[in-house]
Amino acid sequence: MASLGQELVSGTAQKTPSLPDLNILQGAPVFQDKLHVGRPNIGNRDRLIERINDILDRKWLTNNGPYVQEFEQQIANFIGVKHCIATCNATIGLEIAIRAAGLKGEVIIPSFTFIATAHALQWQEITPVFCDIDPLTHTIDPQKIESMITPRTTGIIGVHLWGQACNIEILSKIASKHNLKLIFDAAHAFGCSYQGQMIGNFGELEVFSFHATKFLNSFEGGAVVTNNDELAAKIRLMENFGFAGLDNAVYVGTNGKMSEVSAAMGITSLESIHEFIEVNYQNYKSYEHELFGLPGVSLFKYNRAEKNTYQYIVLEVNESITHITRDQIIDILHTNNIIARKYFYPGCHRMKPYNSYFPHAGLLLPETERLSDRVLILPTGTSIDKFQIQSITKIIKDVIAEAMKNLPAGNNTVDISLN
Ligand code: T4K
Repeated sequence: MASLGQELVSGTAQKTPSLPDLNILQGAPVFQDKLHVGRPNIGNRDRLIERINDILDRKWLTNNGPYVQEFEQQIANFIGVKHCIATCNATIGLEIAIRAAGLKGEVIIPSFTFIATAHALQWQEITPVFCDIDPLTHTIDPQKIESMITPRTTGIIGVHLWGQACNIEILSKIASKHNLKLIFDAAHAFGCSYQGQMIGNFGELEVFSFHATKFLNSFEGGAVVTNNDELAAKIRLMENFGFAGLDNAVYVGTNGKMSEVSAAMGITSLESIHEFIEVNYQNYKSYEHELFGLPGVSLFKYNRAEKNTYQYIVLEVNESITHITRDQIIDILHTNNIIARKYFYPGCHRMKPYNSYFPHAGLLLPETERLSDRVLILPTGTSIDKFQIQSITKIIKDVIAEAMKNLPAGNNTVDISLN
């Protein structure tokens, strides 16, 4: 990341104050140790260690071991889906899922997602076609999809960003009208629901992530879930080199297997999910309370009629009101050891691999570009408490108050050059 100085000298924003003038930058960092977004939720350590000892005693470390089978069963039961195939991570899970569902040619996805959604396609030489998002839900905008369908389009991948479900009903109608496969990147959405039914039951299949930073973690891990027997059988073969039995590969496959130690962590995490949700919910409410009424800053609203895990604290900064940019606020948070993130800046279409293929994609993605330039993600989870949230939000409030105070009367435009 550019230093504060560099960013200001080369910055293009016109309505922001000079950071060195902000008193908030003086003094020692508010936090001595770094506060991270995505700190893992850790369940009961003793139970985890017991399970790891079991694994070592059994000397069965991977390849569809007993803990993987138990984890798969528990996930399937929890969301009420027929099949769960655990994988080593969600990216490989997506790659396998895309292949198993028969996607080829072009596939429509949102650009406002983690780069893995696009990579899982491009890795297999399938072109991701970037669609804009709905500014309220941050998920793919169904109204914009039909104009992106070409004779090469074979599918749509919706991403349930922040655990907020896509508009599945409309997406399903569009997919069936155009004979397209619909699958979901549900990396953020384990434990969340859509119209009262658990995510994991929609489209041809859905893919969860159990990465360390996710609500439920298995160190690294993921799962493909589906109610389709044929697809499930294919995915199970594909994730294990296509082996149908000893020395008998019947399919082209890869190595997407989850290890026993990951499954042990996953099972242990599952035992604590209600506690994790409660902590996240209380943290969310604290942020909501502390930020209430702050000009130019809005907190992403979860749909309270659904099940949510509140795993992401997503702010949108409107710099025309705050008079300080999102990036400047992040820099100040970082100097105070609060490692806020800009997920998913700058949007996949503006990242090098895709920008070079589609240099003008942004013309069709105004909401993606607007949001990715404004979004700011703050720490939550079991490592954060309400007093830390008060300190984090106090910095944000002070910095905005200071930025607004520093504006010359009647003039919104301040030169941000350091000279
Ligand atoms: N689809 C979507 C929509 C996704 O968001 C993701 C992953 C995927 C697909 C693919 O899922 P996986 O293949 O990963 O299962 C992180 C995660 O690595 C990634 O899993 C996640 N999304 C993405 C949103 O965030 P980075 O590049 O931001 O990771 P990093 O190393 O900066 O870590 C994030 C923060 O978490 C840091 O501030 C520190 C903290 N952290 C991280 C780890 C690994 C810890 O405190 N402890 C840890 O062990 O991608």
